[in-house]
Amino acid sequence: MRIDLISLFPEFVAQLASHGVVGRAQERGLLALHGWNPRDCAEGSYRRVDDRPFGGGPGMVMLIDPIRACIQAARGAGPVTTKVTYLSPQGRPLTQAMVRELASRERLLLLCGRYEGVDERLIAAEVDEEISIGDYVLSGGELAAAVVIDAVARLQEGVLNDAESAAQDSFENGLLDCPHYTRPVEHPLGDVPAVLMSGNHAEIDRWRRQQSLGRTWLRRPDLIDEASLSRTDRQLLDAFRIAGEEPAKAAKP
Ligand code: 9D3
Repeated sequence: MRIDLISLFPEFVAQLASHGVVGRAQERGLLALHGWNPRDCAEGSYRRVDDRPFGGGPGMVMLIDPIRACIQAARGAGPVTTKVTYLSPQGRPLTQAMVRELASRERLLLLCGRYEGVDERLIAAEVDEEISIGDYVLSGGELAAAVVIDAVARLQEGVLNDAESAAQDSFENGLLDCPHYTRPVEHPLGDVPAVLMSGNHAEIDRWRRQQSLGRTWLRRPDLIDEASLSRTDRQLLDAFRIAGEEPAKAAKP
């Protein structure tokens, strides 16, 4: 996959994408990231990329032409056509289903705004879709782009090893993950649940499924409503509710 990124801070995103799974995807040639800076496409000795908003008010608005020049340059630099994706607070909230669809494309062109955003005429003429990463305020689209890049990179064929396999992920099956433990078995903070030491893999799978169901029910009841639970799942969850067992606390969404 080729990702073109238009940003006033393309090195910032490139830096974030140079470590871990995404870095490995690039090293293996499964992902190529190309940055484009509107400042480099801006005219004049000042190389302006923003100006004051018509109608007044605080903040600045990104100019049409430097971004448009970047879009044309990026389009021309890649092998196939591409949609233009604008990371913006007004976008559709990102989900794993959207990530899967984005990951299936040959190319992405991600546009990051700074200040109050980009001139609406640029959005109307050039942007195909707008994506938000959630209902909180960032200072710009760069971290959102890094989130999209991370999420799509790990779905590229050959990026994850068996241990990291995406199939088992929370959100791929619509439930939260079960708790995990490692050595030592006994610790002042508590002991590892006995079932995990039993060697009985059917029992362990059942327990993990039950923990997944139980924590999803406790922490994300919205996901339980969406999930289509089997009869066995229902029984496991009922038993969890009756036991009143609550795993370690996490912040409620
Ligand atoms: C203080 C600025 N706000 C005026 C009421 C509006 C505003 C403009 C630009 C708020 C945030 C931003 C910058 N954010 C993004 O570019 C962004 C974003 C986000 O803030 N939250 C979630 N997803 C995204 S994707 C891009």
